[in-house]
Amino acid sequence: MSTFLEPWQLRAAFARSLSDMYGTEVPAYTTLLDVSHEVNADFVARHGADAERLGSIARVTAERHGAIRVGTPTEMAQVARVFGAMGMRPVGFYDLRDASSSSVPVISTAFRPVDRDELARNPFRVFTSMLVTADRRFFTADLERRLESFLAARTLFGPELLALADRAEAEGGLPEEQATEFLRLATEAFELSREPVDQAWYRELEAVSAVAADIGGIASTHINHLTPRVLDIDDLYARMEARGITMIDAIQGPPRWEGPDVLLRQTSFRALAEPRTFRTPDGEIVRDALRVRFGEVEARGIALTREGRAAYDAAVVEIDEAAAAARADDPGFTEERRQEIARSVWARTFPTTEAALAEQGLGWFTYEADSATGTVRREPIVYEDFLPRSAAGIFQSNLTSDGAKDATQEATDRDADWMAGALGRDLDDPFDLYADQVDRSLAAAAETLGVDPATLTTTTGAMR
Ligand code: OOG
Ligand code: NI
Repeated sequence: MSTFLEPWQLRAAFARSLSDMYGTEVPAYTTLLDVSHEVNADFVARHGADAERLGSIARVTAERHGAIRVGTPTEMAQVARVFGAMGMRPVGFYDLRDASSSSVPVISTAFRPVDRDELARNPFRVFTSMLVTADRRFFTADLERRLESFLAARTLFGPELLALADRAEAEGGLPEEQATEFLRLATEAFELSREPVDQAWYRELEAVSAVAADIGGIASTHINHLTPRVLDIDDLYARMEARGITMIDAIQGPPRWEGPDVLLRQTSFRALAEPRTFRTPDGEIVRDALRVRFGEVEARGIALTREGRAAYDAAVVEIDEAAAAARADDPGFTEERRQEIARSVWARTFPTTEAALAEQGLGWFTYEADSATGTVRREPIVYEDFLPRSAAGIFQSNLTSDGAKDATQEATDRDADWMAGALGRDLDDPFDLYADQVDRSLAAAAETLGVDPATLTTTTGAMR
């Protein structure tokens, strides 16, 4: 009897297959995985059962996020079909055009599983960006036209792959033979192309934006990075540097501090330049190198409510302003000093315990009933999404040049509704998904205990 693979099995198998492929393409990624495993094993040894408070070690060990970049709404809708086959839905809207000071002309969403048990099975997510070719701050009308015609002429995802994806989504999975073919084609779609790159075209786009050249300067797409999750990112940072791998200056996101970890902390290193061939305007094929891919690693914390997120956003602005003032006064200003400032702002913004995060309505928690004792336990919900500012920082810290942006031009409006239209699918709001998880947990706990769900959040005395 042959097996049938459900969407989560396709997702888990795809994450593994992509990881194997990327490891052969970018050897430093393999080093990163080794170090991540060491960090996680040591963390579990130090902290015991508490180490798994934000996800089982099995989940965290397999956990990855990828990043890909495409050019058009048509390509975006195709990506949605490929990931739809794996039970991954578009969640959240990110506008990186203004979030970064250099030229990053993209808007993004993240494809990921949304249900709690699906996340527990395998939380693989892919940050997916698309060019905004109509944005005049980056592209003139003439360049937009040529870019659009270049993009319209290429095929990122072949008809066989898309047909298998549609079948998997419609039938809730694929028989083994088709699943194997689907996984092969899907992995291949994200391999780095060896085709010669049109040198003049690539360089013209690169002058505007290195990201635009990476997306629209070549006829295929590729996985830009694949990010493992660690339980202690400060430890990972130190161990990578000790191995002689130069990391970017900072860990993006919340500072290291003694209170509960929230949201997402990320850091990265630049991968080596990769050999690529170019076709010169004379038709000659030359070897050169491109440095567009990198290694990234992350640590995930507790998801914040809208109130918690507003507090986070305000703290980020406050830290920036205080750091800018301190830098102006002190030519020897260091990253350590910035971290100190960040920690002191943090201590004024967030409480030092999970209980207080819950009571102040800043973090999301589920409620699990224990029918034997009649008590309810509060468990943190892990943040499953991204941060626009960190994403912009990650894009930016790895660019070879700032590119050019004409700030006198009008921005093109893009929002979550526009993205949903491009995808031809609903776009979930992350906050709604977290709120939904809380409501379901309350309903289940109330049922187990035979009480009214409304009484549960107020009976904090019964919670740990
Ligand atoms: C995506 C950058 C964003 C993250 O982890 O925030 C990202 C890209 O470089 O394409 O992956
Ligand atoms: Ni990333």
